[in-house]
Amino acid sequence: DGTKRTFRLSDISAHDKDSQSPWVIKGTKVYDITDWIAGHPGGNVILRAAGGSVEPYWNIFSIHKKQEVYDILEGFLIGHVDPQDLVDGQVPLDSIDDPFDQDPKRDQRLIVHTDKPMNAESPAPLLSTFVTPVDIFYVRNHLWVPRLVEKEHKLVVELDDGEEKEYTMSDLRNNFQQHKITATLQCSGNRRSHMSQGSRHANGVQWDAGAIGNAEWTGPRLRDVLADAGFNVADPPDELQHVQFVGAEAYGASIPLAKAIDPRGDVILAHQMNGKTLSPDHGFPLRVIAPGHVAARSVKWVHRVILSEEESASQWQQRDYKCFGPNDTEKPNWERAPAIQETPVQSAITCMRREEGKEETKDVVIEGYAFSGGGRKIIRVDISTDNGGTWNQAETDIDPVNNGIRDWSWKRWKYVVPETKILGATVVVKAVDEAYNTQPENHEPTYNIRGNLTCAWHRVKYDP
Ligand code: MTE
Ligand code: MO
Repeated sequence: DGTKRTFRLSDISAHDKDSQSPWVIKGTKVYDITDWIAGHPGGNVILRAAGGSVEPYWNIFSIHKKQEVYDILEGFLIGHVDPQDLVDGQVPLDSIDDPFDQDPKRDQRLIVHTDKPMNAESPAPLLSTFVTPVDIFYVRNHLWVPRLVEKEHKLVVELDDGEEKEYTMSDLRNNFQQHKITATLQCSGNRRSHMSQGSRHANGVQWDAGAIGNAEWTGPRLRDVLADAGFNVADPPDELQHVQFVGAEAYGASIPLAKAIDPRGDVILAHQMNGKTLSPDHGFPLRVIAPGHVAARSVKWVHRVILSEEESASQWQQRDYKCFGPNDTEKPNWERAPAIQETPVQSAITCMRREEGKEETKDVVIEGYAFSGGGRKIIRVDISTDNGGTWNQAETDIDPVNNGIRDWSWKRWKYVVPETKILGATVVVKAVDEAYNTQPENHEPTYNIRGNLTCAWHRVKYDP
């Protein structure tokens, strides 16, 4: 009986992700996962664990923590860890890889919510420029940062007939027209903590108003790459509705095909952010930018694009990034709710700055951003300094014109008011987009258990 065999940790570690026969440990059991890899969509996650324990990976990638997955794994059992290598009957912790050991260093100014995986937002007052500097741009990772080698990186395009076409980074840079798009990325959870301050808590990372940023992204259009791969972008088959993206660490998501092939959709495969090579946290060497859509669809470290009749099967498409009715908190019907794509109109206050000057005549400069999904232009930003009793308009034309066909960038706004008028007052902002959509007055009507798309009026008490 092969399952009575025992293996030393040093022998198991040779069966790593680069070996012909990768093994993993779960508990004290050893599994040969060579045949599993071939047919398993999450295969690359389990591969990352090869040569060691799978648990630290599955703890993060919790979708695998299911009995049915354990049952499959049991079919690959080949033995146990040698008792000589166990401490108190367990595989010692120091022999277990930390999946995050290769994560990059981050700027100290970022406000860190979790560090493994890294979830960190920009301090709102630093969001004071039209283009957000890379160092302070929010980081939202679900897993670790895959450290990729640009020269070896390939993008595989899988067509509807199953045929595949491969592109190197130099193909993508040199063989296609390069586009520069200025676009805002906003996390679906931006401002979730504001929703949680309402009558009920919303689950997830408790972001303030800094899980958003605006940057210049450079790369070829996805549409052009699909056309080059042999796909008829002018007349696609009706049943083909989605483009799926797979990230190198196993994250995945999809967007509607219509967005991907729209020459005015500006979906690009970006290799630069703010004129420089992408940084590891933001997707080096290649990421999708799907402007106007929730940032969860702009897949980082992208290495595979799949044309499909189906949406991505990932938990980030099927679960997580969906909204439900305020009442739907027990067993939301995940199948029925559509995945979030374009986002609603949003605005927030990022800074209230007291001008220099005489105490009695001092002005306060109130600043913030306003943004709407789908490329919808922000047409107005309304400010109240008496908690919504009376209103005025903020100045919005304070930035350069953006690159890109539609309004993919936020508008920053500014409003100056004498300090005497707002001492002890609550300042409120709401914005209106070109479809005359506006924001709800409070969080109750848009409350959802996952705290997605928080967008009620932003209220901040002036407290010098
Ligand atoms: N792509 C990969 N491969 N892995 C991820 O964890 N997170 C998504 C998206 N793309 C993610 C990803 C989410 S939810 C957001 S909000 C944005 O990336 C964050 O992009 P940023 O970290 O560059 O700000
Ligand atoms: Mo996100």
